[in-house]
Amino acid sequence: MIDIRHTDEVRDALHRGAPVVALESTIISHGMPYPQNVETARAVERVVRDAGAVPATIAVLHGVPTVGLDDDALELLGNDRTVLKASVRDLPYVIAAGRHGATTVSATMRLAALAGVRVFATGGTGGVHRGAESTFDVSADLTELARTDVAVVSAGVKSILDIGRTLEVLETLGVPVIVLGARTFPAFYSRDSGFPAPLTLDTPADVAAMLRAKRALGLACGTLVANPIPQDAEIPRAEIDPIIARALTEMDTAGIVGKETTPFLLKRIVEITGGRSLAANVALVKHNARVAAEIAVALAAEGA
Ligand code: PSU
Ligand code: MN
Repeated sequence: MIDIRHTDEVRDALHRGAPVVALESTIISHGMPYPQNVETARAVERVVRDAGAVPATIAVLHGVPTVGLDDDALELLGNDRTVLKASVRDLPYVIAAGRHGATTVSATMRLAALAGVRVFATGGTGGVHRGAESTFDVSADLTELARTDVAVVSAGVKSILDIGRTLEVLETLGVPVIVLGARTFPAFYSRDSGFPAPLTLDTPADVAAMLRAKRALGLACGTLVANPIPQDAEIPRAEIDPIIARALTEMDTAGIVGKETTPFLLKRIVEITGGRSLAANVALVKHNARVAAEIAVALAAEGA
């Protein structure tokens, strides 16, 4: 099996069965501007600790899959332009070539599972892109959710994506989709996408119980836990949707495709909103980190 480097703290926590929360690194390298990306990465780790769990930010550094990053590594990921956006299919290359890779949700899930980490907090997951009926652009995050047993806490799916089709694909793949405390599926910047929640649970302990039942059934897939953005950080759909539409038009005009699309759209939306979308993004990631830590604590208490 591939060698994975852990910090002593993460190795010790895993050994003791103590709660650990995985965190991704594409959001640092390709999802937010410097230096807010590094500040957010540190703040999110603090949130996980304050909730009683050990944070394990995941990346590939000099070709080594690394679970738990020190401050220098966070700084490198936030500020080094040679860091590749590494989806699960890129991992073999990044490792063999000795490169730095910022792991997407799919790659982070895979490395978390290999390391024995079961709960993972991110901002938003990838999904079916708008226009996918002609581009075929569907994030590998969805196929990874179908095959890797990690619970991913996100603020739902951004409406840069086709939310309805994303939910349909998750249903086809047999991935449980739980919305925490709401009857509608959240849309990242906005609390309500207009699509009904496939399932609703009210507390992190309820989610832990559901994860336990899933494991007992032998279901090998992941779980998507959608956690609506806090009310005071929300950008209502009526405000954000025209901005997203503008960014999508600019993307088409610029001919941007493939793995560049999500980073391009996130950056343009931050520019057009004058930083408001970035503040929303930071708030929702911290919120997801807290909920993920609470789920991990509940799972550890059950001995799952
Ligand atoms: N959504 C966000 N911020 C992000 C991403 C998604 O709000 O940084 C990143 C995640 O790492 C996710 C990846 O896994 O984008 C999806 O990329 P793609 O659409 O190319 O699969
Ligand atoms: Mn894609």
